[in-house]
Amino acid sequence: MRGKPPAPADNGKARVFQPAKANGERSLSVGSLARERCLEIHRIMVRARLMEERMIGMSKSGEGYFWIGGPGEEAFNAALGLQVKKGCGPGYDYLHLHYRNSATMVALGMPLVDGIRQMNMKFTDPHSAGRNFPGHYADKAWNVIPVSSVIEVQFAMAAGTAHVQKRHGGDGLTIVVGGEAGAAEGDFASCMIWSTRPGKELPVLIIVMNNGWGISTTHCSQHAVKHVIERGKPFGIPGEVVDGNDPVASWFAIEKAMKYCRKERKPYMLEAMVSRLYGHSSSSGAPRADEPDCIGQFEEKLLANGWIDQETIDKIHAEAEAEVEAGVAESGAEPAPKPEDIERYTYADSRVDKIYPGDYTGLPE
Ligand SMILES: Cc1ncc(C[n+]2csc(CCOP(=O)(O)OP(=O)(O)O)c2C)c(N)n1
Repeated sequence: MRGKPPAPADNGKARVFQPAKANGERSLSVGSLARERCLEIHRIMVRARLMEERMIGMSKSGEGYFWIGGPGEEAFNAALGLQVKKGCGPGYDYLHLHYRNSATMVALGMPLVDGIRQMNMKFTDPHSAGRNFPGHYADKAWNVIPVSSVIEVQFAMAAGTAHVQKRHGGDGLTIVVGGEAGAAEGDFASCMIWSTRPGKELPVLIIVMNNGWGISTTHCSQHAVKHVIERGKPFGIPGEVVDGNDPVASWFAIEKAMKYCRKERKPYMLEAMVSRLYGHSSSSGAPRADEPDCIGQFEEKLLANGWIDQETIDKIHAEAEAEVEAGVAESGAEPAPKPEDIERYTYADSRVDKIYPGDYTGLPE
């Protein structure tokens, strides 16, 4: 049976992969996740990684310019995207993401070619019509609020969508994601203040992706606390630190956090300890860092558990690579934005095509 992993010996229920960590962070031993789900997460992680690695190549080859993105955050981000209540409007989850969330978007269903289009600065890029940096996603149909290059502002905006959701009713929640350096600024405090007003608490899942670095600034030089979730304690915000390189531990931590926010309509904080595998961005050369790689680690565990074989892993990587290359070829042949499009999408009703009549045939409305 070429490419087919051996049948699980335990009806798809995960076995214990490794012992719990001494420091109390969640690890794979805390629960079990079905084999099919693990394989789904693995495929998403690989597809997102290969897209990003090709984008780094594009930043060096001249097919694109600036790169910033999410290699090292795929485990947590894939587990997050698969658990989002996806849809449009306050009955569904709102996502205030940061620029390292590509695996979340891939888990939601974003085709890889769309990430590549943004890197390639093509007008067909559905997130910014070729005008924004890569990883700066925006999708109205999935409640993905435009990603900001200005760090931390998403924490202040999150209170707004959560407020609407609280008034609307239902179980939709607001998910806000940022780095630990962004969490050392004022909008993070605003988020905690606004989401914990007595009687007006807000259903916000506050996620801090802690890779230890804010460009070249260390975590310990910015935070007086060991873990950012400790800052939530005076506000009464429950929280958990999770090994964000571990997709299974991340899955259960996210599941628990979401359940709390959906039911209690109050905030919860998650801090995911992750790697930053290619440095800050192309501006720092995007060299490969010597940090734990969530994909390699997960593959070792899947192999050890007999849930996949090496041949299948190689096939998944090859398929993802082919998908990425097809995306690069497709987007490479597509049109760039025109100067006269500059105001398009800037305002809700900028009517740029009336101001600058042109041929927009085949381009997004
Ligand atoms: C308000 C603001 N200040 C400074 C910057 C410059 N800047 C861009 S990314 C970054 C570091 C962010 O670190 P962190 O929040 O930990 O996220 P990471 O990039 O490590 O994922 C900084 C300081 C910015 N974009 N916005």
